[in-house]
Amino acid sequence: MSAPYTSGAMAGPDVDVVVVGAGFAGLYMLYRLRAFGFSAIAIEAAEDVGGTWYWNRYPGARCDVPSVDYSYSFDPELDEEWGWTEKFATQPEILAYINHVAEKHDLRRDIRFSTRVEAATWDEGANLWRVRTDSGDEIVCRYYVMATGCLSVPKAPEVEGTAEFRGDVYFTSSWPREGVDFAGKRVGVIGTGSSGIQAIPLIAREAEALVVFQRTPNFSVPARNGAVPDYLRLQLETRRDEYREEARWSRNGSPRPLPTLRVFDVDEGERFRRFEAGWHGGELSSITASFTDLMVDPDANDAVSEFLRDKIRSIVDDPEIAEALCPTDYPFGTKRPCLDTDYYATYNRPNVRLVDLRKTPIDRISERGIETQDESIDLDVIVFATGFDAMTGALLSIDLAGRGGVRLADKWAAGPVTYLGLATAGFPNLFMITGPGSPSVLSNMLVSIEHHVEWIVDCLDHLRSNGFDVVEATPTAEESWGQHVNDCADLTLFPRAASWYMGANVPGKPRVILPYVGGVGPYRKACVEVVDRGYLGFVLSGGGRVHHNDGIVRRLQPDVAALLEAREALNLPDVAGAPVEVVRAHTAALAAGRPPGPEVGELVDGTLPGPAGDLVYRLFRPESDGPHGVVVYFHGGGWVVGSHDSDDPFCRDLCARSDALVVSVGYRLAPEAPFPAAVEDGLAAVDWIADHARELGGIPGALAVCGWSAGGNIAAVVCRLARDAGRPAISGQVLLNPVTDADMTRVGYVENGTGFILTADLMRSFWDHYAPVEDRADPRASPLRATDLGGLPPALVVTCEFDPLRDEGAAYARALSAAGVAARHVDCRGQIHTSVIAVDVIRSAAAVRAEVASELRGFLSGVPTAGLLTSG
Ligand code: N01
Repeated sequence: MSAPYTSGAMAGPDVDVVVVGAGFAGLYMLYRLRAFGFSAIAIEAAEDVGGTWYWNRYPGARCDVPSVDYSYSFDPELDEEWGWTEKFATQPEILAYINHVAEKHDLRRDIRFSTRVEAATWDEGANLWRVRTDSGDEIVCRYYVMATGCLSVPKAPEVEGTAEFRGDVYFTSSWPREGVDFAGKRVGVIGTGSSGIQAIPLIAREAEALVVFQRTPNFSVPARNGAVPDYLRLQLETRRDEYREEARWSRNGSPRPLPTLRVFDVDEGERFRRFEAGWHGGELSSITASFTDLMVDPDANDAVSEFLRDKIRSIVDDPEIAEALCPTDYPFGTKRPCLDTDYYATYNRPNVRLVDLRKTPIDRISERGIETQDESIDLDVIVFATGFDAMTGALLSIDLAGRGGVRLADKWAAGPVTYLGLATAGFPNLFMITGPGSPSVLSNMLVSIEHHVEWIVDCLDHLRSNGFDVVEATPTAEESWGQHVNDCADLTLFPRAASWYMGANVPGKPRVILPYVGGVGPYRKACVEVVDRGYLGFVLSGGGRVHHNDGIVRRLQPDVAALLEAREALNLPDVAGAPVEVVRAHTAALAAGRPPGPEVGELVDGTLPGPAGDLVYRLFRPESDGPHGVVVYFHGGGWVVGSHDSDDPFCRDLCARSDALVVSVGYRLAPEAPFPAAVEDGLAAVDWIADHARELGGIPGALAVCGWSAGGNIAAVVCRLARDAGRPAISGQVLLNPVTDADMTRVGYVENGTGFILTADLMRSFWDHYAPVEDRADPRASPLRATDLGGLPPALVVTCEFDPLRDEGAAYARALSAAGVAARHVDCRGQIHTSVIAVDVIRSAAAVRAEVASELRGFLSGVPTAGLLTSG
C-alpha cells in the first residue's frame, strides 16, 4: 500500500481510502485505487472475498445474466484466461472467478477480513472520515467508499416463532459453506423470488417432501442453460473491446438488439411469434425487449403477462396449482422476473406441494413446523428465501454521520436522496458504488460497478491534480437528480408493484423507486456530462480554494429528451425561413408517423360558413351518450401550417378525457390569408357552432374554447371579440402554449430559442408570414397588448419550461388575473412547446392533459375550478 497523499491538512489520514466490502465492487475499487497511486484498505465482514457470491451458496444459486457479460472488463487478459463452463455460471464458479481475480492482482493484502465497519463519522475540522470497526479500531481516511452491495442485508423473516422450531433453519442469503443434506427430510421453503425459484427445483429432487409457501407468485422464464452459446462466446473472441464498450452504453449493461415495435403495432399472430421467441431466447432480455412498450403501456404489459400465464398453465398439470402460480396483481417486470430451470414443472412432482399464503397465511412457526390459518405442517427443515433490505439496507446498517453530525439514516428517513447514486449532500468524500438513484439492480451489475469505480477514481484523481481534497454534492443537484429518477420511473409501470425496487418488501421502509430506470447508457451519459461540465453539482475544495459548481444535469423530462435526441439523429432540415410549401410538407411528413391517439365515439367532418367562404371542421364525439358540452379547438402551426385534422391525436385525447364534443376548426392560413383572417374565421366558427350546438349533439350554452400555440392565440382573441360582440357566450378558455405577444425578446426566447423544436427563427418566420410589423401590436394579433381584459371567460393557461413562448403565456395569465378574470396558470416542468399535444409520444405530459380536460369539464358544467394564479 502506498502512503496516503496529503494536500496540506493538519493531521494526515492513515490511508487515502477506506473501502467497505470485498465483493466485485470492492475488489475492483482496490485494484483501481492502487493503479492510480492511492493507498487503500478494504474492510470485509466475511472471511474471504466474494461479497454476495460468498454468502449466497444455496442449491441452484447462479447468476441470471450470462457470465460472458457478468464478468470484469477492465482486464482483457481475464477474458482470455478464464473460460466460463456455462452460459449462466454457478455460484461456485463465480466465486472461483472472484478468487482468481483477487489472486492475480494480489488484492487480499489490502483487505481486512472478518471485520465489520460499525460507524463512520466525518471530522469537519480535519476533513477526514473516522471509520470504526467491530474490532475497536479506528481508521482515519480521506475518502470513504461503500462497496457494500445492493442485496447484501437480508430482511427479517417476519414470521413469529422461528426460534421455537426444533428442526433446522437456513437462509438462502447466508447458506452454510458445507452445504445441506435434504435427503429424507420434509422441507418448507418460504419465498418465491429469484433465490426460491432457483433453489426449489433442486431441493425438490433431494427432499422426501417439499412444501413451498408462496405469498406472491413470480414470473419466470426458462434459462435454457448450457455451454456458453456462440452468440456470446464469439463476441469476446472476435470483437471483445467493441462488445465491452457497447455494454457500457447499452440499455441494461448487456448489449442486445433493441426492439423498434410496440405490442399493438403488430397483429396477434406476430405478437405471439415474438413472445414465443422471447420465451425460447434463454435470457430475461429476450422477453423484456421483445417490444418497446412492455414496461410503459399497461395494455402491452397485460398482453405479455397473459402470454406468460398461459405458459405456466401449459406446464403445470393441476389447473388449481397453475392458477395459484400465475401472477395477477402486478405488471410483468415490475417485480424482478426470474430465469429458471424446471421451476414450474417442479410442481408436477408428487413430493411437492404449494401453499398459497394469500389464501391461508402463515400464523406462526411452531416447534414442529409451520402453522397456517388452516393446518399445521410438520417439517424437518425451513428455508427462508425471503429476500433483502435492498439497496439501502447495507448503507444504513453502518452508523454514518456527515456534516454537523447529521445521520444518514435521518437524512434518508423518507427515502434515499443521492446525486447520481454516487454521493449525497452533507456527506463529503463519501461515495457509494451502485447506490440508490443509479441503474444498479436494473442492470448488469458488473458494468455498473466498473462504471462507478472508474468514475470515483477519476474524481479522486481530478481532486488530487487540482489541489482539492474535499468533494461534496450540492443539495440542488441531488434534489433535481431525485426528481429525474422519479420522472423516469413515473413513465413506467414500476411504481405499480409492491416490489423491493420500491422498498415495499420491508415493513415501514419508505415507498420510493430505488434504482434509476432510465438505462445504463443514458445514465453514463449524464455522469460524463457532469464531469465535462466541471463536476456540475459538486463543490470541490482544498488548499484554501473552493470550486462551487452548482447546477442541474437533467432538466428535461426523460421522454422529451429522448424525442429531441431521436430528432437530432434524423438530422432534420431547419425549415425556419423556408417557403411555406416546404414548411407544410415537412410538418405533414413528421405528423404521418405519430400515434393516432385514443378511440373516440365518432368523427364527423363538415363545413361551416366563414367570412370568406366555407371552413372545414372535424367533430370528435365522445363514446358516452350525449348531448355533450362543446369545445371549439384551434390547431397550432404559426397561423401558417395545419388544418382541422392536424392536431387529431390531441383532439381525440381531449374528447376522450373531457367527455366533451371537440370541434376542430380549419381557419384560413397565412401568408395566403394574413392577419386578421384567422381570428375572424375563429369568431365566425365559434358563433356558428354555438348556434348549431344542438344539431351537432352539444348542449346549447355549454361552450368553451381551446387552442394550442397560434391556436391559443386565436382562442384568446376570439374570447375578446365575442365579449365585445356580446355573443356567443363562452364559458371558459384553455390556452396551451399560446402566442400572446409579438415581442420576441423575452427571456423564454433567449433561453429556449434553439434546440426545442419551436425555435425563435421559426416563430419569427411565422410572424413574418402572418402580420406586417405595424399590425402586430394590435390586440387581435398580440392579445397581451389589450388594455381591456376584464370580463373575459375564466382561463387556464398552460406554458412549458423549455418553450420560447413560456414567458408571454405566463404574462398573459397574470394580465388576465390582474383584470379580474379567474385565470390559472400551469407551467410544465421539463416540457417543450410541443409536449402537451404529443399524445402517446410525450407520456410525461399526460398529467397536464388530464388537468386540461378536467378544467374544461368544470367550464362546461358551469363550475370552473379556475380562481387562483398558481404555477404547477
Ligand atoms: O428475494 P425476493 P430473493 N412470508 O425479495 C417472500 C437477486 N438475485 O432473495 O413478494 C412469506 O425477490 C416474498 O414474497 P412477496 C435478484 O435481483 C438474483 O429471491 O414479498 N413470504 C418473495 O416471494 C432478486 O430479485 C439471483 O409477497 C415472504 C420472497 O420471499 C433479488 O436478488 C438469484 C415473507 C423474496 O423474494 C432478491 O431475490 C437470487 C414472509 N414474511 C437473487 N417475506 C440471480 O441472479 C418475504 N417473502 C439468479
